[in-house]
Amino acid sequence: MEYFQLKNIPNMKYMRKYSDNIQYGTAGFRTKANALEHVLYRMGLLAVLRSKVKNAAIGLMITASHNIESDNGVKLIDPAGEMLEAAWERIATNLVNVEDRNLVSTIKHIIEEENINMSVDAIVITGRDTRESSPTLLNAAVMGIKALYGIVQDFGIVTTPQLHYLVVCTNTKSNYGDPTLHGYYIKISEAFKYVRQKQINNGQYVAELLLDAANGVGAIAAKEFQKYLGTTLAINIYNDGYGKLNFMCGADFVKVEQVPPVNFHAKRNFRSVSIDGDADRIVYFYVDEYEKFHILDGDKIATLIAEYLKELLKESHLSFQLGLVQTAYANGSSTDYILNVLQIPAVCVPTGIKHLHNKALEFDIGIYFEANGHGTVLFKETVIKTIKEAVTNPERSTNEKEAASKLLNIINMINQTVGDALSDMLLVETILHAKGWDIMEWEKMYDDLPNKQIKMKVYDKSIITTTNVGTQCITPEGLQDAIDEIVSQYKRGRCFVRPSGTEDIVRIYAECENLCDLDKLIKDVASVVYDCAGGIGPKPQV
Ligand code: G16
Repeated sequence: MEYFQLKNIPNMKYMRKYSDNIQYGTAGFRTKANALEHVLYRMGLLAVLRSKVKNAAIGLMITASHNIESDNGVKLIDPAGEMLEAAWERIATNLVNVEDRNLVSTIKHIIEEENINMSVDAIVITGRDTRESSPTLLNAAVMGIKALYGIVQDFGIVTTPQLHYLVVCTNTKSNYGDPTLHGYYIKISEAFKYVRQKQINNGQYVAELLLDAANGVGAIAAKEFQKYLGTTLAINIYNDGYGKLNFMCGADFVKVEQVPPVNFHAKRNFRSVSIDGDADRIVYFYVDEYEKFHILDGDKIATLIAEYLKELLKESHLSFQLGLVQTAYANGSSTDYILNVLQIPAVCVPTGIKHLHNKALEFDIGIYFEANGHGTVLFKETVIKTIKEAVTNPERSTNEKEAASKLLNIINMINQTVGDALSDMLLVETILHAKGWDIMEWEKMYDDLPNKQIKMKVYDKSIITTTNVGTQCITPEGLQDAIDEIVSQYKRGRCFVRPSGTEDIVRIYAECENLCDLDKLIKDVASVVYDCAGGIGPKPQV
């Protein structure tokens, strides 16, 4: 190895300032922005090594997505758009936590262990969300990349899914699309417009929606999309960047609190959409004439997509193995609907896009969605090839060819590289238009079991460890037995607690058959969690 390449690594500006260890969590490193400069510098170094190992471009996105404005974070994106490989998460955690004096030796160790050829060129594609702290953190990352002679391709302010798209386009030599933001907008919007002009809306669908953009980068992307979409869809944007990021708005707030966002003029029974701070999650909602709030979350989106794809496959006489991937947060009714009505296999994996994405790859067409609205659809290359052939096959009927061509455009409309709120939104709009449905008709697909999620602060969330896709507590001792005892008293009751991998809280989720039981169920469980795990603040009142 040519060690002269490591001489630039020590950098006084990016010394480790905090003694607390930080973990690569559900979606990368995430914490208070002011504790992250050295982390970003070191992730810049690591991104270069990863790029050399893979001999491909790597993505580095600076965002804390749905978290509060004062947090920030970083995710590394592997060459095919997927999240950083699990083995490298461990390497990353070790690298950001070593003492400054051990930084160079740790880098040397990684180079040797991973057998990295340091003469390979490294490209790191960077992007950031709209947080005030993001430019400073980007500088730190760029310094790290340059210290190891990596090439930086910076795209400035982008949504997380845009960065995933840019990485994949770069690594596929534009096969997936043009590696520019224009390429992103044009690919998705052209596919949307194509399908729209092939469909007739006979029903209640109106080509207009209200969008809560969480005061994040999604507002910029949605405005840009509007230019490309022209009059095919009117997007009325609220929380478009002038208010506080994710504060009482955005997909996470709307989903967890089950109320409309602030600064939002919800029209009665009108299709409304909420995305999160980096535009990788989406939920739909509406407020009815009795002021009741209704949410159509990731589960409702996934089932809508699955049903539509099934119909298109039937029309085109193509047969592929469809599968749907969820997490434990999926509403029990959605899983019943997938298995019994759609008759599609449903698989449950731990929280975190990396788990869902990897599982979905096992199906010909893998649909994955977390209930919080993070998801996409993956199509195997062989599937795409077969569909392409079907479009031009003279032996197929006009109807079959039209359905196949729609399918092909649906594939182009979907950002397969990761869950993408705006691409998902256009897909949902396409399906509702095809069915002629308003949001109430869509909601009727199945009835959600009443459900609730609460976030609880505890002294040390790491004392809660879990197994079985995050649904069973291993520690603290006795907690799971207490939860089981409570849940057993409720019809169709289900409840679990797990530490968040993105926020300094634990999440408690509950669902049961009767709405009137739900509050008691979740409060009873919250009370034992508070006692067993060291809750902070007022104890939940039972
Ligand atoms: C991230 C992950 C999601 C996960 C969410 C919450 O979303 O990408 O897969 O569901 O965090 O994770 P946790 O429950 O561990 O806090 P985002 O939108 O914040 O990047």
